Formats: sequence, structure tokens, C-alpha cells
Amino acid sequence: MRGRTPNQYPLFDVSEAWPNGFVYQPDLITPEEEAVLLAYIHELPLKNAPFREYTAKRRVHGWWGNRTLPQWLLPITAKLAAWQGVPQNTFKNALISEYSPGTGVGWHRDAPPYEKIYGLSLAGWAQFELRPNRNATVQKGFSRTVEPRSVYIMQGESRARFQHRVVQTKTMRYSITFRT
Ligand SMILES: O=C(O)CCC(=O)C(=O)O
Repeated sequence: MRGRTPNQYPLFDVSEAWPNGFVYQPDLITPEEEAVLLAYIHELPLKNAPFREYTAKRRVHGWWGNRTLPQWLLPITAKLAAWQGVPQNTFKNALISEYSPGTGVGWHRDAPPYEKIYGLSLAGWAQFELRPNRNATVQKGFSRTVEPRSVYIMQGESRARFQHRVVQTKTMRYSITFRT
């Protein structure tokens, strides 16, 4: 815990044990691939995202429903697919988020129609936290830094019985969230 600022202290009991189904892979993409993604992201019409009853500081742009993913995301979905041994067309839905310093996302669980959640981090770091619902098999939360070019996956219990949040970032961070 040493070295954390007060707003990074979790308000729940954390454990070193990873919640079931949570996967973290550093350096899934190269700095060159990251630079290409960021160049495209900087051209997007990002908009402030509504979160619950208020407009969040986070800015987003997404593709879902009948909107096909742009060509420039396909090398990344190919890489994720090869890494996980799943078909590339598993990745039909993507959300780009921009976190300027001091921006985070509060506790939530993504809507049930989606199955697995893949989160690719770009440009900056964030503290990513999970806390169990009452029906989880463990009652300890989890907190870890997600690094630029890393990917986390929430599936299984970590997806179904935990909420997650992004603590307010210290530096500019982007993420691409793929929901299958
Ligand atoms: O930026 C992230 O890694 C998480 C985003 C998130 O929790 C969401 O869009 O529901």
C-alpha cells in the first residue's frame, strides 16, 4: 500500500488472490501498434459519456449493433483472437474511452447480454479494482495497476459476481473495451 495517494486506498478488503476468471496480460501489443491506435483514436469524435444519472468526465466512442468495427481495429482483434484461441468475429463490439488526468469510472457491472470483457490499456496507467457481490465465492476485492499495452479479461466469476471500477487516473489514459 505504500506510495499510494489517499484516493487510491480501496474502501474494501483486498486480497492478493485474483478473482476467478480474471486474466491480465502485460505487453500484448507493441509500442508501434499502440502508436497507430492512438493516432486513429485522436481523430475520433469522442463525447462525454453518461454514467448513471450524471455526465462523466470520461469521453467515449463506440461501435455496437450493426456498426462494423473500423479496419484499423482489426489487427488488434486478430491478435486477441490468436492469443485466446477464439474466432476473430467474436469481437464485434468496441468502446474507446479517454481518461484525462483525474478521470475514473465508478463501481458497475457491464450489462448481462455481453459475455467476456477485454480491456486494452493505452498511453497511461490506471488502478483497476474489483469488489465482490454478496453471492461471490470469495469476499475479498482485488486492485492492480493496468499498464499501457496490457489487456485484462473479465470472464466467469470476476465478470458475473464482481463489480469493477477505474480509479481516477493520474495521467492521460485510453482504453479499448471489447465485449463479446
Ligand atoms: O477503461 C477501462 O479499462 C474500463 C472501462 C469500463 O469499465 C467500462 O467501459 O465499463
